[in-house]
Amino acid sequence: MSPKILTVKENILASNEEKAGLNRKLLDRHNILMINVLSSAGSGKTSLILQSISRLKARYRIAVIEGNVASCIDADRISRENIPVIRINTGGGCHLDAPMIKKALNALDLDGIDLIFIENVGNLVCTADFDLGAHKNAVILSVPEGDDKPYKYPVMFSEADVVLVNKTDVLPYFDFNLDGFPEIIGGLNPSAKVFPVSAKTGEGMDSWFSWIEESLK
Ligand SMILES: Nc1nc2c(ncn2[C@@H]2O[C@H](COP(=O)(O)OP(=O)(O)O)[C@@H](O)[C@H]2O)c(=O)[nH]1
Ligand SMILES: [Mg+2]
Repeated sequence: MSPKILTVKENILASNEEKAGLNRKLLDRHNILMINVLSSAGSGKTSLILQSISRLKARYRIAVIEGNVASCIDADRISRENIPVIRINTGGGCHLDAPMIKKALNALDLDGIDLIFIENVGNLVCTADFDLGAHKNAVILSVPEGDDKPYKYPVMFSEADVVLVNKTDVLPYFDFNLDGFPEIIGGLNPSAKVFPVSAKTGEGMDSWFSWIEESLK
């Protein structure tokens, strides 16, 4: 009904896109790979990032940008790994945007970093609209959430480079159809990789680590 609202949204997204492009150029100058980790709340973003740090930190210099609506719980968990962590509390905002990431990048010593993980705000809707300047989007869907979520949140899954099906250790208790899942993703986004993993037991995580190392090249 109101064309104004659409125009404002388009303007916001266009301005964000431009700043995201500048973030990516800045990272490229410093030879840094940045991965945006997205999912709804509780799917396992922090767990996956922690596992990735412990596997990769001996070989790569890693930093994390931690986005949350509130609290420092996740940032504190990551800080225990003795790597640089920048915390962004959105104060109610449901997503991160490119200017927030620029501020975080300004606070990091970019010459001393190879790989940055962004933990986005837990949300499968508006986080997908905001390019942050990351090179890759890793979307997590956990088994208890159900295998129909790509149909309900298609934008998120169509923007993904990788879809991680997390919590495979609890598959026996849910009717998540893991065998049929790659076909659902393939229908939306044929180039996305699908990795079934358990951040708890470590099952399947080697494919994810190899994909990160391949992307770092
Ligand atoms: N069973 C099981 N629980 C998991 C797994 N990964 C994460 N969790 C649990 O799920 C909850 C949310 O995980 P967290 O990493 O904080 O999710 P986030 O909100 O997306 O950052 C925590 O209680 C984790 O211990 C998994 O692979 N299997
Ligand atoms: Mg978290």
